[in-house]
Amino acid sequence: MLSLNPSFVRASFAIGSILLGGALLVSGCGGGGGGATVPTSTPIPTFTPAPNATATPTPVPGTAFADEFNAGSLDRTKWTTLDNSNRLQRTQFGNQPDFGQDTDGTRFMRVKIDSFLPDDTVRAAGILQFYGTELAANQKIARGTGVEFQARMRMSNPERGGLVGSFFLFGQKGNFGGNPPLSFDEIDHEVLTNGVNANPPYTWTNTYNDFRVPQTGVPSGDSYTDPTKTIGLAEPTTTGYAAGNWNVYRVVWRAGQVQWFINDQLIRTETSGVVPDDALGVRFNMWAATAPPAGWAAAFDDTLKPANTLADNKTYSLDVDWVRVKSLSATTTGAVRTPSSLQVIPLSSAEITRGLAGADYHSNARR
Ligand SMILES: [Ca+2]
Ligand SMILES: [Ca+2]
Repeated sequence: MLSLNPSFVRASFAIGSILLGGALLVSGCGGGGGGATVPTSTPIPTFTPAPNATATPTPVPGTAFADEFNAGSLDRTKWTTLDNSNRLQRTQFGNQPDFGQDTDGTRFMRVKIDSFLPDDTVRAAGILQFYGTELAANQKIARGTGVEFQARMRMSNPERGGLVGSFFLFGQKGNFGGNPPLSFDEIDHEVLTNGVNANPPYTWTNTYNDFRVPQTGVPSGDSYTDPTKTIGLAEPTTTGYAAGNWNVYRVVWRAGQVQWFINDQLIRTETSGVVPDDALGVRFNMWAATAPPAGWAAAFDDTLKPANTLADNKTYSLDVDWVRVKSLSATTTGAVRTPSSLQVIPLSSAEITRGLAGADYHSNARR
């Protein structure tokens, strides 16, 4: 999801998507929500704040990273949240997750976007309009012979167009404006509420390898139009999929291949040069896109309006029941390597911002 100016990426890949994915993106590009019939979601049960947990989950063999989100608060030894110096299109980050419990006992993390942006000065400027959340795991994992990432998630308001809830994997090399220059490796599962309400419905998958963001000035056009660096596709949703229900989103990452699954149904296999080869860490976020042409047409909905007062605030969320990351053996799907073979790499502080902060970026993004 996460290029600095995704409109260039998306626009470029719209053509490829149509070729590769039939007419899917044609409906997805409308960006206006749409009135297609979609599976009915089970209403989210009464939300109650989660009490502090006492039990510690038993680690599964081969687990490289996991969080059951049962503790009632964010484990800061595992996660860092982006602060309000970070932004993506019309979303300012800095919001913090809540924790809840369903009536059936399911405890989860609630990754929020608020329609009221609390900073008076920023809100008055009108460019940033929503207050979103992004959190990053404090460690990355080298691919080795393979890694499986999965998360169980639901959207609180799938009927509300214009929202993007993402479970993605991200790693960064270099520095903004430096040598070597900043580049990303990334794999995304993105739930666009525009997409799940389109006909036919879709979710978005994306993958990047050594994606170079523009180092100076306006987008320089290198990676944004380079299909050897990234390919984003609107993928048809799986049988029985409803974004407001709990669904398991999975990525299987091996040398030269990425596969995306929803509820154990394979939705995409990518074997081109866009498959990452650098270490990746887990991230979640919730954000809203800017209008095209500066923003991302597929994700934007003009009827999603910011609130002018706190009293009018609306909160939308991506709920996450758990995330589990497992190391895979070279040959057998589902088998695990010994823990001693895991390569775990701490996240640098510069990497946390994902290139979404900094004076140069801010000035560019205000175009
Ligand atoms: Ca790479
Ligand atoms: Ca849980």
